[in-house]
Amino acid sequence: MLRLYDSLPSGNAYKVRLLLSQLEIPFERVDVDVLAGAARRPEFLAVNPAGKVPALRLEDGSLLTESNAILWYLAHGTPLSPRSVRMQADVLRWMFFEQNALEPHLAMARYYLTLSGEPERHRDSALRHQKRAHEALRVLEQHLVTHRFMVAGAYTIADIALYAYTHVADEAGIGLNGYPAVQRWLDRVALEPQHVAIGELCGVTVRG
Ligand SMILES: N[C@@H](CCC(=O)N[C@@H](CS)C(=O)NCC(=O)O)C(=O)O
Repeated sequence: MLRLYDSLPSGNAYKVRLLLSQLEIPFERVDVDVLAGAARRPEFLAVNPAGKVPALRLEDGSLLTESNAILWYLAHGTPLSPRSVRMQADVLRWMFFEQNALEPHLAMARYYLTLSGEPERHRDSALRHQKRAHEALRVLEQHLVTHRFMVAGAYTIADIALYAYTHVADEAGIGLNGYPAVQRWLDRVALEPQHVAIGELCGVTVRG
């Protein structure tokens, strides 16, 4: 069975839980308490030397890391990954955009303002990341004004990748009132079958 090294507050790990749930793939999950530093301990570094979740142990014993690579692998051949190479390239485009322009800023502002428990201490850094996150959100808004989903009018792993941190923008101190098309898209994504919430447990939790 697939084994996911997971963390409930992590948006990157959430992408994988959401997709596994939507594809109805059974999996074991090992909880890695990233906020307590567990991802940097020798036990976990022996699993993933990069010290990051998500990491997915495949049936053949190999390990796959990087949330969007995991989405790509799991969705291959399913309706959540388009068949045409041109559209696949668009899926990749948005997944790279997510990792380059959106996630680094939304995730860090969220960490500083909500997860760290010390928002005052990190206020300046959070502000810098919020500014960059707004730039990425403006790009999303512009796209979603004329598109129901990110690629080809259908729900794909590009939507999952971008949804993970965008839907918790409030935890990064960012309101989405200025982004009505993004808000409508978030609602559409949440209505997809077998959707699970970010903090919702799924899979069978086992000890690492
Ligand atoms: N690019 C990676 C980022 C993974 C990542 O940053 N994971 C964070 C949680 S969201 C983590 O494990 N942090 C633990 C640490 O740095 O100690 C991906 O998309 O999977």
